[in-house]
Amino acid sequence: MRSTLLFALALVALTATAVPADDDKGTATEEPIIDMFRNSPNAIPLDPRDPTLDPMNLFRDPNDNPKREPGPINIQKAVGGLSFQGIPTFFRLPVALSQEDLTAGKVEVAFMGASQDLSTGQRGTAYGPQAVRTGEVVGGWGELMPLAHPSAGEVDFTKVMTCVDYGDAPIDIMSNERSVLSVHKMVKEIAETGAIPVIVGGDHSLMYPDLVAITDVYGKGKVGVIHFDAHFDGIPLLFGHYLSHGAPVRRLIDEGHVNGRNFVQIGLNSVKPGKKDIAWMRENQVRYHFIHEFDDKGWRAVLEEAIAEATDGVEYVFISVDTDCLDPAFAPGMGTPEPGGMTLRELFPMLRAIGTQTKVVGVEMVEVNPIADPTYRTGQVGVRILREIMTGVALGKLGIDDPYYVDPLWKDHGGPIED
Ligand SMILES: [Mn+2]
Repeated sequence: MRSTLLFALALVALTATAVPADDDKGTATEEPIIDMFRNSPNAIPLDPRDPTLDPMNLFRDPNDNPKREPGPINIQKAVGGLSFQGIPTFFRLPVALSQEDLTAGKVEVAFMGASQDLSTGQRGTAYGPQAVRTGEVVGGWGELMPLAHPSAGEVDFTKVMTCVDYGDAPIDIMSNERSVLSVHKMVKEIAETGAIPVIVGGDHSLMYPDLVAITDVYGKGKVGVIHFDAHFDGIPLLFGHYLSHGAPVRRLIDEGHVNGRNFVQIGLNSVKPGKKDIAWMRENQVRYHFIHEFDDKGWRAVLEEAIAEATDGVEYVFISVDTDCLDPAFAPGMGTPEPGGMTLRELFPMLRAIGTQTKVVGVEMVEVNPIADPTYRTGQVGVRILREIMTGVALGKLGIDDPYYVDPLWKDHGGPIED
């Protein structure tokens, strides 16, 4: 009974906001919208009366909850479980809702979802964050099954660092541009506390708000980027739009957020960049490594060059993984698949090594499109990509400086185990 009453009240409140009481025209416009499009093609008509007009208005008040002390909240019933159990937060981590929660909990890593995907090739990356939350959590989570890593031994990053799920950025499902500010707000909130934001997309247009927020906190030109991608993502414009998943690199470098010489691309494997694009990259000293370098000199050499280039004169590193750097054999659900990409056994140790070797201040993984993959592999690979990066960061925190570290017990068989 009480809930019915609340529901009715909520409905009245919603209706009242959606259509002002003194407005008997509903949402009708003065002129047919087809004429608006024809007469002013550059101004998309929007109705200011719509409460969903601005994604920035869609943030819930983080204090609109039962009264509690600030800090992360563990919302799981059980102390641990298998991957098909539990409320699907990233890695079944506790939840943080506000910057105060992050600070009070001394959070070191905050995962967040951002589901804008309007500029991706095959739409569906909007489902990426949820696919990664529900994807295989490598056997188990929590206290029930402490997780070993096949190279790093019993280093479980969720135990080495305080990690949370910070929720999803509210977005305008019909505009990437109009979704940028809420993504930027959340990434900045995390970065300001000193925690590492880990953004799960969503398409690669996210790289723009992600890195603007990071460089707002750490300084323009102070962050190097190691960018795994089949594409260079530096086209100037697309249908007149400044922002798309093909353009964030151009925006970030042209606006001076990241120096071209600290922008390192690994795995290029597509019709883009062409000659003109490469001319722009060279002019801006962008460091690029096409996929053939993996065969020419091996992935370890590419990795070592990339780390040196990204940290050339700067201290901090942002890792951007567009899953289309991989061969689609490994992850068929992605925005813009490109056959002939790298293997998981190349990507994983590279990611771990970057985590170990550099001061990572932000991570994004984008273009995971579970809708295009009925085999669920892509979500599972997405989980593992994040785990490899964070395992590297955890190893670094534990003082391990070998980029190719393997726990001795996981390497050499034979002989008794010494305590
Ligand atoms: Mn990309």
